Amino acid sequence: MKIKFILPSLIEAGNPLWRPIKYSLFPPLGLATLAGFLAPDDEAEIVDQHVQMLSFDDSPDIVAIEVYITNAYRAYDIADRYRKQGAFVILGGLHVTSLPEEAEKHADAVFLGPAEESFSRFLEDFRKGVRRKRYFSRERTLVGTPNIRRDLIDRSRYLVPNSIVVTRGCPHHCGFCYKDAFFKGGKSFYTQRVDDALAEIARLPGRHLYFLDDHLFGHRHFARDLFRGMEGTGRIFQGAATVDSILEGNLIEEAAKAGLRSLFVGFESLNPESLKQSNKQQNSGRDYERAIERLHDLGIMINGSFVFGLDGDDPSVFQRTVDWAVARGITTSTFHIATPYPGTAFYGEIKRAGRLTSGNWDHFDTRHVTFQPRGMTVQELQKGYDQAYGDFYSWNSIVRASLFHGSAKHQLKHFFYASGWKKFEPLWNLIVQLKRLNLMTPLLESVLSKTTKQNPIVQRPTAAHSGWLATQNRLEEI
Ligand code: B12
Repeated sequence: MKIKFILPSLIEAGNPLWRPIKYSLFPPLGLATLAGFLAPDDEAEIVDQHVQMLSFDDSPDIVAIEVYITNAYRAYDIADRYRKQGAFVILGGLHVTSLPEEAEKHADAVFLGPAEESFSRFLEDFRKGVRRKRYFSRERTLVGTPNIRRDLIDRSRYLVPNSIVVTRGCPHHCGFCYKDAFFKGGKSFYTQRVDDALAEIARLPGRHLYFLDDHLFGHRHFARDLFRGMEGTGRIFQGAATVDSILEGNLIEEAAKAGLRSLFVGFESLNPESLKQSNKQQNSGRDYERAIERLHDLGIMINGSFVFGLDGDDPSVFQRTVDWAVARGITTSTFHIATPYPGTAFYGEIKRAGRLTSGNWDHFDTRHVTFQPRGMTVQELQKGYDQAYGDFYSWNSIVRASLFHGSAKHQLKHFFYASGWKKFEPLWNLIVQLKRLNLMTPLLESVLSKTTKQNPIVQRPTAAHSGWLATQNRLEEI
């Protein structure tokens, strides 16, 4: 049996609007996970449109497409085309789970929720000739799942090929997050076995890892054992965690010893009213300053995530947030315009109040305003968001934020990361483009491989998730 897995991109590689640095970050781990369930004699291919051109010049038996909100229209077009060509098309992922009726029009079968168990059930059905329209994830566990098929991923196409997810979901229930909608009807937070996670880490080459887990510290015992298992292995890594988990006990020290060098922290809002509206209990009343100081003292860089446009926000929120982040020495910041994803509590609230202003999923990318904010106009929100990025990444702010927090080494790293992220984006983009087109001269290759220790590619994630410039290995040596 021949199966083609596709991750459609919002903008296709080759389009002038395609942002190399953003779209070449991480390989499609979800699809590679599913491919692990195939039989040894099945033929599988993963095409990630973020980094590859998609050709329709083939005739797979099954086409499996991952649908996020922002790639939904493109996913549906691809699905329609392959169905016309006679393939059995299945759609799954976050957006399909939120809006199965919409997705169903373009698919032979849709999958709701995480698919480790339902996909293997589907394969069994398919081989027996049984056809069902919907699969819902019944059992939620990562125990006993096959190895993720990293062999189907062309590592050279990615800036951060060593991305890894060792948990699913999160223990919290923030109103704007995709999580509760996606994991509805079952467990919404579970982990791999520590031994399995360590074995997967051991299979990854190089030194640097990027954990994409929503909350790496979410299960404290799991996280502690994972960090203890990683200690002494020489790995350095990035991950995400909440303010309360940084403050509690000594998990953060354990993580630092294991190699944690930068952390994505969802501060989201400085406004208690907005935190309350978002059910962000893990932040409410927490001492942000103490969490930040703790990270500085351990030499861990901070990527702060902030959401603008929640009901407690007025036009002063942008400047206040930027000033606060600069004064506290936040290394990089990721700003989002509050976005009501279908299926979330936030979406329900906005829809019921008649405040939704857009139904164009392309715009649900946290960079466009898609609803009527309460404390400001749509224009103020859009402009304030753009301004916040400009202000936070001005040279003045970068220098001020770098100084006086943590050791001299920490300050130096901060300066390089923050400036490297925004100030040199055109250069990184050029490098990715040259790499993609195989035009990178041997000279440039050799310069880059000197700046990164193990991996000849400069590794760097996105502003949308965490804005790190990972000339990290090099910086580690300073
Ligand atoms: C890595 C990542 C990216 C990477 C690349 C995506 C990739 N290569 O997979 C990059 C940097 C490109 C990216 C970009 C963006 N991202 Co992003 N990203 C993520 C992140 C952090 C991890 C994804 C992941 O690997 N998950 C782990 C794997 C194992 O799970 P999975 O992919 O969901 O797959 C499982 C199931 O969904 C299911 N499944 C998935 N597909 C299919 C298909 C079939 C046929 C079947 C049967 C099952 C199935 O099976 C898998 C195993 O259970 C998620 C957050 C998250 N935790 O999911 C955000 C997330 C998906 N991103 C999000 C957003 C908003 C964006 C951007 C719009 C950001 C921006 N402002 O530009 C862009 C647009 C990308 C696009 N294509 O449209 C949102 C999506 C919201 C939504 N409702 O769709 C998320 C949830 C972040 C968030 N907290 O809001 N992203």
